[in-house]
Amino acid sequence: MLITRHPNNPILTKKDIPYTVATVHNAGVVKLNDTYIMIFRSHLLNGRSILGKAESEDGFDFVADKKPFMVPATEGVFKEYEEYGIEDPRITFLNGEYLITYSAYSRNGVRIGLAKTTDFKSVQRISLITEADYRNVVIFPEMFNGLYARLDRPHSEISPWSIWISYSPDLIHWGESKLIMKPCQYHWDEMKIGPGAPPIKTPRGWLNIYHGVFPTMAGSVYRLGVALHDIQDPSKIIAVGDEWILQPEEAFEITGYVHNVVFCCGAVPEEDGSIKIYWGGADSVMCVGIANVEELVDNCLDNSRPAL
Ligand code: BMA
Repeated sequence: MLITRHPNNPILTKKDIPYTVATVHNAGVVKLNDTYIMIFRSHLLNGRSILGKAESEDGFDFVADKKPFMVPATEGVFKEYEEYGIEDPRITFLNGEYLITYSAYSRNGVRIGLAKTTDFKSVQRISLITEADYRNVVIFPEMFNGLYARLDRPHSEISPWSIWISYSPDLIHWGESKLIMKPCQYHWDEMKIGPGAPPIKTPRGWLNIYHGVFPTMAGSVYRLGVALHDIQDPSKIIAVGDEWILQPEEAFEITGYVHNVVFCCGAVPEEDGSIKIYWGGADSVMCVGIANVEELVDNCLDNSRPAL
């Protein structure tokens, strides 16, 4: 078992939220000084999503703010593209700021918004950084040759949904896009893959905790896996763990708003070599587990499947 589930899972549910929501899931989590900040997604009772915030001293016991953190924009270009809700936040700390990417849904499709904050008290929208049909954008916490880098997952009918990399000089204009990792046929991640938590720096490479989807007669199953990217050139994938590291097993991961889902948007590495991995269970509740970073890296290298 690479991930040990916390005994208090689910650690945050709709009952813990002071305003009315149907779900609490798919949260980005970071540490600000010594406090864990969780930005989570909640469905409202109209089926559209907003983002809430919760804080914790230990990374397990979270208290939610009285009010939502971000709701769909009411003015400007963001209003047009967030009409149907905002979802699945990921947070990266870079150059003194917390960058938050999120899916923006509207009648025009789904694209990715970028916002930033330094204190999680106020938040500023920066730009919409993709066109329609992108999800799962994670920004690396370092720059490469003066460029920001991100992993993302465009929609595709021809090639299966795969992980791409893109670069930017200013976080607004992105390019040099390249496909770097594909689903593996008749495998747990054969239908779709997508980046999960923003990549974690380790001595042997960038650890990418990603999700993979397998179609069954009873619907899709979402699981988590790991891949390792080269430290200097993150477009090079060194290894992809052949086996999943987490699958829906608890009752609240198997049954919920969407059955059979574990979906990760954030993980917090600790100084002792452990890592707290956060995931949404069945699109309904928030869960956490502990793993060891080096063991996850070993898992990639010891039994690797091809990236492409
Ligand atoms: C994906 C996203 C996630 C969700 C998952 C399972 O496509 O919409 O937000 O957790 O499906 O429903």
